[in-house]
Amino acid sequence: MLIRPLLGFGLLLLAGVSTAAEFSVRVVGRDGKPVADAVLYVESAAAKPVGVTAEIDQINKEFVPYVSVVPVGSKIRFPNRDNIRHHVYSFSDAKKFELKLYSGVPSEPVTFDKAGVVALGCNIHDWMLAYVLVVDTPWFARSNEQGLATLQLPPGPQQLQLWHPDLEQPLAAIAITVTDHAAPLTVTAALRPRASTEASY
Ligand SMILES: [Cu+2]
Repeated sequence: MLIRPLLGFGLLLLAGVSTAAEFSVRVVGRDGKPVADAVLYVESAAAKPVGVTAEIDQINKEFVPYVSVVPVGSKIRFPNRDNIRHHVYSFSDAKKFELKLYSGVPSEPVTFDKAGVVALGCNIHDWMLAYVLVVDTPWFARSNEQGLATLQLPPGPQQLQLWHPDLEQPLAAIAITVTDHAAPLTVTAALRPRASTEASY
């Protein structure tokens, strides 16, 4: 019976040895301006996703946030913060679902158990659009309004992937070397102009 806590302690020590390092990325468009909502991630056989619980709100007839990234096995709630009803759906292969006309918070979250891109829409408000990237790794980050994203990665060579819903074309993985003192990496992501999301009715 004594072996169990000892094993646990040993694993903790091991985890301490292979310390993750911070790796920062700055995503810019072709015009050099910061690109928000880019997802940066690294997949590896050693990287086991651990599901989280997240939320995507509906506020003023828009999804917030526009882009979410979650590991495989995550659950997402879709609270409706408006005082009208929404009807949230996805036809994407990675997750097909429908939350029929509702107000408030649906009682059950939606589970995302397959890696891939999930595009969300609302049956009532055609312009409502959002994306969930489901990744098969715990190593990911999303760029903020300054185009900055910071990942916690194991030191050494890795393949960095970048995804954004408005990319003109998919980007090849970028070979990086993670060290304790790597300078931020600047990546250019050419985006298509985004369609107007004007709420006209
Ligand atoms: Cu709606």
